[in-house]
Order: sequence, then C-alpha cells, then structure tokens
Amino acid sequence: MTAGGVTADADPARTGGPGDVAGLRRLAVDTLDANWEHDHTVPSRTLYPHQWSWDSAFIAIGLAQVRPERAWRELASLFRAQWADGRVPHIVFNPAMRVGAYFPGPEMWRSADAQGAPTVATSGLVQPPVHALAAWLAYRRAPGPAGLDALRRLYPALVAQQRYLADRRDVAGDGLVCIVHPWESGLDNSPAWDEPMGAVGADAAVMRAYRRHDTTHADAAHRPTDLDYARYLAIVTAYRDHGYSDRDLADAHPFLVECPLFNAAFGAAEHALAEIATLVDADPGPHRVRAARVTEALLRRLYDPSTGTFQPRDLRTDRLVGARTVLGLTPLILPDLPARHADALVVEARSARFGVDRRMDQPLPTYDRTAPDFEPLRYWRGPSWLNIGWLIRRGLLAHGHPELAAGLRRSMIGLVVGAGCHEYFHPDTGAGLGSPAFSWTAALLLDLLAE
Ligand code: 2M8
Repeated sequence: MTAGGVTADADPARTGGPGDVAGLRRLAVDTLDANWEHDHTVPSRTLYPHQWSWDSAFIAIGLAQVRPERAWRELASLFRAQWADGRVPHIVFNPAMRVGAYFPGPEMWRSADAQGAPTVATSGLVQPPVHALAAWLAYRRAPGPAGLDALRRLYPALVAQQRYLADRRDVAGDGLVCIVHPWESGLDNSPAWDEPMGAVGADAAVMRAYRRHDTTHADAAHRPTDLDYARYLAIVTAYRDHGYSDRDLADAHPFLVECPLFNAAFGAAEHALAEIATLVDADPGPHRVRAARVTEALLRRLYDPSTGTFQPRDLRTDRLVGARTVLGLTPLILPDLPARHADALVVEARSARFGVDRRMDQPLPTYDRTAPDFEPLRYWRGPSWLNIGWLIRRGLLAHGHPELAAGLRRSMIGLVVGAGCHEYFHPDTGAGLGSPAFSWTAALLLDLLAE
C-alpha cells in the first residue's frame, strides 16, 4: 500500500487511508490511552517507560483535543518535578518502575544528592523548552475555565523555566542558551554533535560495565553507538560530579553548544508567554522584549550567511558546526524572524537536502539527504520525525507558505497511514522505525488532523 507517496510496512489495516480521519483519530487516541500512566504519558511502554520533558509538551497538545483534563495533568506532573533553580528535568522517573527499566536510570543521575532537586528522582539535564508553546496551544484547543485555571498555575513555573535558562545557561553571555549534553537538544545523535562530541574523551569499552536498555528494544544498528554512549555518560558524570551546578561551566565542562532549535524554542516560549500573560492578568510586555532579544541573538550568533541557514555554535572552539541538519531550519517557528532570513530558510528547506515542496513525495529528513554520511536508518541522522515536521510546518505557516505547509502535513499524515504511530520513519520508504505506539507521533497526528 502507498499513502502520500510513502510505502507501508506495518499495521495500516486499522485505518482506511489518508481520508479516514475517524480511523486515524481512533488510532492516535488508542495509542495515547495505552501509554497513559496515572499522571503522565510515557513516550513508549518499551523504550522510554518514564516521563520525558519535551515529549510531555507535544503530548499535551494532542491530548487537549480529546482528553483536556489529562493534557493539564501531563504538564502539571512534569512541573511538579521542577528544580528549585527553575530547571525542568528531561526525565522524571516513575518510582513504580523496576530498577533497570531504562538506562541510565536514577542510580546514575543521583538527583537526590543535588541541591534543589525535587523528592522524585529525575535527570539533571533539560530539553528544548517547548512547554509554554504547548500550554498556549492546548488552551486554544480546549479553552474554558479549567484550562484558564491550569494556565494560571503553570504560568509562574513556565516563567521560572525561562529564567533558569536565561540566567544560568547563557554561558557565553550572548543572550543564547547553551546546552551541556546532546540529550538536551532532543536530537541526541544528530551529526550536528559529531564535532563537539569528538572532543569528549571516552572509551567505548566502558560500556561493558553497563547494560544498555535501548538496544534490547530497538535494532542496535539504528541506535547511537557504544562510543556515543560512553561519551554521553562521560558528560553526565562531569555535570553530576559538579553538583549539576551551572557555575564555571566554561572552565571544564566537556560539551557546550548553542543549538538553533533549543534557542528557537526558547524564543517561541517568550512569544507564547506573552499570549498567556494577557489571559492570566500578567504583563506581556517583558516577554515581548525578551522574545525580540532572542531572535536578534540567534541571527547574530548562529545564522551563517554563507549557507543561508542556522548552525550550532560550539563554545569550546567558538566555531559554527558545518553539518547541515534540520536543526538549522527550526528558527522558522519564530514569528519575528526577518523575511530575508525566513526566505533563506525556505530555500534550504526546498533544496534537495530537505525536499520540502507541495507534493512532498518523500518525508522530511533530519539530516541533509545529499551528505555522504546521511544514514536513513540511524536515530536522528536521517530518519523523519513528526515533532520536527510539525515545528517546521508551523514555521512555514507563520512565514506565509501555506502550500508548502500543506505538503508537509500531507506527508506526515501519510507516514502514519502507511506505518502506524511509530517513533520515526525511514526518510525514503516511510517504513516505521524505532518504537511502535509512540506518544508524540499520536498526539501531533491529532493536532494535524484537527486543521
Ligand atoms: C530520545 O532520547 C532518550 C534520552 O533522553 C534516549 O535515547 O534514550 C530522544 O529522541 C529524545 O528527543 C526523546 O525525548 C526521548 C523520549 O522520546 O528519546
């Protein structure tokens, strides 16, 4: 079966094709219901059995349409684990899960030993701050007194999340947030991190001492390598042994990068907070000022006029990373991105590297299709992910490209029609990869179908 130019490989029998909106909605709701866990949704029952930060944000956007009460509980449970300094941890561990259900688990992170950590065990890292945007969109999908109450409760926590990033993570003092681990980008294994990761001293052999959980549930050839994992652990250990403090990071921390997606989300959060502020009787003015500053800093520090796209900056070398990944397109989500720069990003999106067009015969890849090291099967090094397509689609709409946005939407729906709610998809064939029954795919599908 072919759907939207995409070949299928799994369980599409549950839906009748791209036109079967009711069947697709049912598939999405069943997936989210099956992954609901008392006060949050797990990204996947097998690969990711705890709560993940940016997953919960995307999930809340979808839940708002079908289970609004759960959408607010999803965000509330995540923010209950916010640290005293305002950081929202990238994983909140479910204490009911058996030891070893995920690696690295609470015994590696040891959050209880850190100052200002919540009582529940968490990681010490963060993820892209898409939560204010999610809260705002959830409210637009499910307006009413309950949503307004939820927004009132969330607003100070969302402001504290931004304050943490602005005050503690602006390592270069240039108005941008610095990520201290590839896991903070959400695109863990992106070729964007190859250069900065190359400088992290680690030996793949250390992994013999651990049992990786991911490769028992997913094909090892699709996942990060043991050397990647050894480096991930080395960076976690350095940060943990520094008490997860952000003081003096520039002196010794092995990974310090300004990421275009993370910072675009940081700016989009201020735009969303301005909208929320007007609803909860707060002042939107300071959010608008901060949003404008983030866009200006992104342009000054991460825009590369020679490529017409945004590139991460490695703060250890103070150089822009060369790899052309989909991260570079994501500042399109900023409504105040100047037209000249937005136009350049659209040129990049439409190029053979990413192939966004009205028809979209092939899914949006996460990495330049024409690069010699493009890997269609390996995690974030080529495959197509719905959360990224969803963000880029929003950006195309914000900058006046409804036909391109429509092509991208059709292509994303076609992926689920063909293969189900997979974690990610083969960027040529659309085959489902990673975990099946993946929550943000289901949630964002619901959002796409609603438009
Ligand atoms: C993936 O990341 C985790 C580590 O945080 C992993 O590989 O074990 C990424 O795709 C990340 O973006 C996502 O939030 C997480 C859960 O879906 O999985």
